[in-house]
Amino acid sequence: MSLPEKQWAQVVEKKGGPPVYKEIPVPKPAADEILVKIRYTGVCHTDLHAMNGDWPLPLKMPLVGGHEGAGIVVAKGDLVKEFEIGDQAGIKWINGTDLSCEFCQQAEEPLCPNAQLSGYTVDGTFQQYAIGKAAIASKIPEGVALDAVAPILCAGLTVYKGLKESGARPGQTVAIVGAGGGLGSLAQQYAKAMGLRVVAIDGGDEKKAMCDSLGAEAYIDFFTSKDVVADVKAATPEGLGAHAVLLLAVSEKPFQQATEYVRSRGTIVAIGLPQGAFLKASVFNTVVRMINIKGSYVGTRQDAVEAIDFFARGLIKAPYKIAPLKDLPKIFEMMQQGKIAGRYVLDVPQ
Ligand code: 8ID
Ligand code: ZN
Repeated sequence: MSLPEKQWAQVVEKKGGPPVYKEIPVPKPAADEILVKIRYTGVCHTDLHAMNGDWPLPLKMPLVGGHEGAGIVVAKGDLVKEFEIGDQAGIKWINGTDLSCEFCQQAEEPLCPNAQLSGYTVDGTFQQYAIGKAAIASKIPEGVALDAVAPILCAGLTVYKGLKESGARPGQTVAIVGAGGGLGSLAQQYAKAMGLRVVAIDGGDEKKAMCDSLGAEAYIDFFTSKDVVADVKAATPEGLGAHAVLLLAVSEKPFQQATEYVRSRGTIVAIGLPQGAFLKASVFNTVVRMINIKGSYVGTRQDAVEAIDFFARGLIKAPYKIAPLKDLPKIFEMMQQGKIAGRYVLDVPQ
């Protein structure tokens, strides 16, 4: 197959953006890499953090963002055995790792100190052709729709992992903070598929309608609630609080509130990454109520296999909207204002 020399991409040329839609060269895969012709790519709030340089991590510049890329393998290096040309493949946030450090040896590759991050330290999927290490890229089974599966590659994977990390068991209640966003909408679906009950927390009527349709048992509106803590507790069995809390919001306050409505013996999982934020908890309450507070970061290759499998079996149906790749700046603006219910998926020109 002959590949073009040039392609369309959204390129962030300076910290703070905006992304510029322009032509750039098509990259060539190294011996252990695949080149994926991207069909659809989701827009994660992480891409906005990346453009703004919010985090204490060195950032590639100029940068092609994006890390929920689903497409077709069109070229591969000589060492690649995992994929054939024509296979459906997904490029995730973790683009490649050294596969030899202690964490990789223990199948905890997101913790690899030499990990390459799609759309942060290497160019990501807001372009027609993107590169991934074959050992880390995800297989997407034949017949799985590439638009709907794109958000599973980061949002779905991350919340599935977070729910597993919470230790919540079927029948127990999980409070999802930021339930109306990209991660939150998928978290509700994975929670339901795993037999959990959902209390959704977010703001506004559009997100309420979405959470109701996804099967949340209660919706607490943080714009209008006079006492979020009391309202969350009231929505849980016997008013004793949520067995688990998934913190997905891009705001510090809920990270400081969650210990007040988590159930005794419950687990708080921090996943959202608000800039410069800190967790704060009463030591007394943490001790005498035996509260567990932990972080969760994307997921391993095997977590991705499982998250995609839930999706492929038809258990995960979260709403998403499709927009052309050239509309990325508009989507970032809406995201900044908290105006997106669910996820946006970009349609990449073919
Ligand atoms: O591996 C990880 N830990 C990981 C993976 C992927 C994404 C972490 N993230 C991070 C992103 O970088 C981002 O910081 O998770 C966060 C959420 O990503 P997202 O779901 O893609 O963002 P979104 O679609 O904008 O949704 C955020 C929601 O939070 C709500 C907003 O209304 C929005 O619906 N929210 C906010 I901001 N403040 C809230 C509050 N006080 C709140 N919801 C409830 N209470
Ligand atoms: Zn992401």
